[in-house]
Amino acid sequence: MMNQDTKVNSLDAKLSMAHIYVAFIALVLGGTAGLLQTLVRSGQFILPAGIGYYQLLTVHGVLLGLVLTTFFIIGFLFAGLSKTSGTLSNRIRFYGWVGFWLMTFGTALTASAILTGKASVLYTFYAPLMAHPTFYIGLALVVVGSWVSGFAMFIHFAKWKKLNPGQASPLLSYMAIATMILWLIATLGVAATVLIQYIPWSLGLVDTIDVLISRTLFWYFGHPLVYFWLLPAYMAWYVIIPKIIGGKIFSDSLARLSFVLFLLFSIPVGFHHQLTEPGIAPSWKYLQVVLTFLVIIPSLMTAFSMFATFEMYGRSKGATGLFGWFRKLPWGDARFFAPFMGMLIFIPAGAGGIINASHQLNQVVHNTIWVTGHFHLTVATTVLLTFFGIAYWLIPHLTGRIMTKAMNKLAIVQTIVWVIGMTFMSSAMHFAGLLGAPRRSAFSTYGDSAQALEWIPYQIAQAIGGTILFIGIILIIVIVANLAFFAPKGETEFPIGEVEEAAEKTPMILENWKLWVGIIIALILVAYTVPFIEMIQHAPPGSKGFSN
Ligand code: HAS
Ligand code: CU
Repeated sequence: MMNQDTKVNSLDAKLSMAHIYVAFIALVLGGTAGLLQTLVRSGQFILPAGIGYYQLLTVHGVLLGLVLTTFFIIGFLFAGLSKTSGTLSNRIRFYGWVGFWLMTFGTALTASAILTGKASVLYTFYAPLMAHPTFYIGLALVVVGSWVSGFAMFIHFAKWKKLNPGQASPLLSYMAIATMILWLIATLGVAATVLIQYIPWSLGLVDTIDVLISRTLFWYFGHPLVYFWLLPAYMAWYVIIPKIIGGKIFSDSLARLSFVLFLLFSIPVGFHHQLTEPGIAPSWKYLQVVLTFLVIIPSLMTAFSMFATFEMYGRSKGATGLFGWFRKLPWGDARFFAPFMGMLIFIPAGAGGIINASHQLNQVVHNTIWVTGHFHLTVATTVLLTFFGIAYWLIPHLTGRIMTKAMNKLAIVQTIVWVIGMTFMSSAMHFAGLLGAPRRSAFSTYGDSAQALEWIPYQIAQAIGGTILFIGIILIIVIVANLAFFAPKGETEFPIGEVEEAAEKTPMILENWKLWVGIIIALILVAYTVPFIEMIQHAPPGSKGFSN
């Protein structure tokens, strides 16, 4: 079984670190683009050297939303699997490298299309905006690379199962596999639209594209994408944080059940991104809204579980009163503090999501910068601060170094800077959105209309927040570079929590992947089959492409 003290094998560590380097390079470049965007939108700044606003916005979304996340997650999952279900075999590690290079090459191809100004189509690349074919081919390679890595992980996990028949798998490995299953099923949608629709169309092999179908396939992927970002953060919350604070995992079964629920309900909900889209019957939108509300449940379970872990730990340290435990938490430890601030921000962030999902309310916020505010709280704060919290122990563990007290202090400052910057930027986005300020658009006073002039103070607040966040990016890069290259040599723990002793034994049905995948497929068919048939039957003439 798992040995608490084993280090991740050094060859596995290299594979994992390669992913993490790319992730942080993407963070610097994407973050710089973000700073410039907020400056443009304040109305006080004009981009130099012929750089386009939408070109910049594409760099930002693709590098941060797609590259940073996917690379960091795959690097983290490989390390987690190697730690909890044994060193990777040479063959698995080889597949891991094949996946890494495919993804890296794909990223370079996509980036070259964007940087040469031939793909200013944003990270959602909505048709009929048309990019250069290399943009789509690069993205397809990123997806294929991630599949190779995903299958490598499945084979590694299957080997563990074979060697340990009838045993519940290590929790962290279980969660890694659930996350990759989610990713695999979700990416089928984006692979389909890119391979069948976008690539032939951008190559000029066909003249037109069916916009509604392309968007529907995109959001079939685009929603579970956000849970692909969230689940690794939840892995850290459930498994790593209890160990860091010196407490216990509240319940192994509850943690696994929440991951199963994410698998079931996170895919058949893409319509909540298309609630204002014509061509989909309201009854099908309604069904997917109901399913969206079901996928809120595992997050509420997670919130409950985290509170329970914190409270149990605090009381074991003699805390009394309703909130006495709060003071016992290790506030000075950045490995705890950064993810904790992520959790705290997830309370308003999740509430915003529930507003978005509420069919009628969506009409107020859709396509406004409110939505941008929503996802800067969820992915750019909750998820990212948790990833930073992971980096604070994972990088030194993998590079054989330790985090010094000074770096820990800097990481606490980094967290505070990030939360302040994001509070400014994201609150301003939410408010401006309620006043109708559009998302995905450069600065304009719309002919000095009274309404557009109302947005300007909020846009200046966004630029102030963006500037503070950029300081946060500089700080995290200093910390990461230190942990990777300059920190003193030494042993750093890979923290893995243990389950509270009184907890029930894990029911083996939670390991029954065939059952869960079967139910997912059934749910997807229920949610999508009829709408797809209707889209095809009632398809309007296809659209020609627009490019700049
Ligand atoms: Fe979302 C749009 C609905 C969660 C990301 N979302 C987006 C987009 C992104 C995104 C990127 O229904 C824009 C896509 C685009 O470019 O167009 N979202 C939801 C709902 C949830 C949700 C219902 N979103 C996320 C997460 C994301 C993310 C997570 C990234 C990681 N979202 C929508 C909808 C839209 C949308 C619509 C489309 C809008 C439109 O019109 O375009 C839910 O999953 C949220 C559930 C979460 C909770 C919070 C639980 C709280 C926890 C913390 C506990 C705290 C503790 C610490 C323990 C209910 C777990 C506290 C301790 C103390 C002491 C206080
Ligand atoms: Cu969604």
